[in-house]
Amino acid sequence: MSSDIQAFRAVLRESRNIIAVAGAGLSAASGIPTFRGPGGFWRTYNAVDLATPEAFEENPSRVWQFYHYRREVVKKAQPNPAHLALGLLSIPKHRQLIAPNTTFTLITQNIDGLSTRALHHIDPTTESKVIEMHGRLMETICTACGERKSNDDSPICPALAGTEDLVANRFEADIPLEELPRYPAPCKGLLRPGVVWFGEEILHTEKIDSIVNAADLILVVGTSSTVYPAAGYAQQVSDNGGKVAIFNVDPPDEEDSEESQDDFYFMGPCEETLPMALF
Ligand code: BJW
Repeated sequence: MSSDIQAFRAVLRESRNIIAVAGAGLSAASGIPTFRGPGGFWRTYNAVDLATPEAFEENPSRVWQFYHYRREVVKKAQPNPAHLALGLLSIPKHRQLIAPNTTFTLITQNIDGLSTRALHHIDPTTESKVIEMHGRLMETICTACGERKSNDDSPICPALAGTEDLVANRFEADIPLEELPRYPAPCKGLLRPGVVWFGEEILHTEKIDSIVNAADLILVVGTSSTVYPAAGYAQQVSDNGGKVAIFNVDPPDEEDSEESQDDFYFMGPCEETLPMALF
């Protein structure tokens, strides 16, 4: 695997359909903890274990406190240079400076909305969009009627107020079901976060399939590539004859570095490596 920036830029220029698949590492520099590795815990729970339909069914109060905490973190967070670099690549007039005659689509597993905010920060009038395959933290789904809605209330309901302060509230609150977020009357159903949990179908499946199949270059940014289907996109692009460029703070697996000699690996924080490699 190469980390030659000039060679990577030549591949960018020769590509036609570029995509990026992003994970939690993209938002790490914005102060948002990743799922696996340091920071992957909330109170004493493993974050991955709380992101399941089973955890919500068993203890909706705990799962809502976890998501309320994350909503409060995200509200204070700002897009970092890696979000902005991908934002510039998403907007045609900026992209054409480094990759003329290309398409670009960012597919993110992140639910924090920071990539969309970066786009609007760069150009409030842009029509470019990010595919948020695991949903959005600032959306809810009614468990009774299935309605998905934007909701960025802070707090999302009075009973959750202050529970995000893990120091002041050392002990987890046990919030009764009727005090958790509810859909307005007449439905009044219990709301759940508008995100995709394990075993649930990801959003925009068909659109993503066709974009991944047409791609001849994929940037894999800040993801452990452990969760499918996103974890399979790089292999899919490579099987179709495309190139792969990985941006991760961790070193590559030995297996990967031996196998893919045509590909790129930029080791380091993506908020530094991505702007450097792209612009
Ligand atoms: C940095 C950095 C810096 C840090 N710079 N880098 C095929 C094979 C086996 C299993 C399956 C399969 N297909 C499906 C499955 C089952 C399952 C799955 O994948 N299980 C695996 C554990 C094996 N997948 C699913 O269930 C998916 N659904 C599905 O496929 O449905 C099929 C279906 C079809 C039709 C009808 C019904 C069903 C759904 C997956 C949903 C995942 N949900 C979560 C929670 C979302 C909500 C929330 O955020 O709370 O998504 S789990 C969690 O993991 C979250 C993340 O998006 C996802 C991926 O994690 P990510 O982003 O990679 O984070 P980390 O922490 O793992 O990694 C961070 C990386 O960044 C690290 O590498 C660091 O080194 C790096 N880093 N700082 C650069 N500054």
